[in-house]
Amino acid sequence: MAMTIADGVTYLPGYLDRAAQEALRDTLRKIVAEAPLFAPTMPRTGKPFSVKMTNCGPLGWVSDKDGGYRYQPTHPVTGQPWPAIPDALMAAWSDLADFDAPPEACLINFYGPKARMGLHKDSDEEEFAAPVVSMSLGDTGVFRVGGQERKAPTRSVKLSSGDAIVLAGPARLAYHGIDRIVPDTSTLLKGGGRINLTLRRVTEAV
Ligand code: MD6
Ligand code: FE
Repeated sequence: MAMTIADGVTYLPGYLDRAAQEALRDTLRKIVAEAPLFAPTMPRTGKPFSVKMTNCGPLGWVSDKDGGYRYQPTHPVTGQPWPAIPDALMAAWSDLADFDAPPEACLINFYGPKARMGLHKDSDEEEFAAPVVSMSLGDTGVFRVGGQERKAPTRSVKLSSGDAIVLAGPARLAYHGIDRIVPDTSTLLKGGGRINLTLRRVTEAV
């Protein structure tokens, strides 16, 4: 059941059932074998993120000290094109995005028990008419979402394995982040941790 938790924020708890989560996990294993997780670093400071990342799709989001935040068609370490976005995620976009053009990037974030992600806006895309569609797998993450200004009030929602959340319209450029991971809350990933997948349209859809 879809719940609107703020203007433009749709939360769909249990969007993927256990079988779908297991199938997606197994597909992601193959993707990570081809496009290994890498440690992005902050622009200018070069400080590493606590989250490890990879991507699938024609474009992938990367960050490093000298080049900053950007999308590029190849993996920053292997130099190879990113693997394709799995069918199950393309289907989720069709179901949830309410946007005619397909997604071009799927950022895959992996969180260990101590990883977090500071409040940020997804603003490196050119197409803000398209939403960002997010799926969570594995341990629960405490997600915080606010408004378009950093000082706006925020609310938090626990994202469990299989949950989807969509940031659209007035929330497309809302600040959001992951305060913490709640360890040992899922049996999906051997060794624990959390995976978050965000589907984005990057270039303007004409
Ligand atoms: C995460 N999610 O759940 C981080 N961005 O690990 C995001 O940064 C995010 O969930 C845009 C839209 C939805 C999201
Ligand atoms: Fe984000």
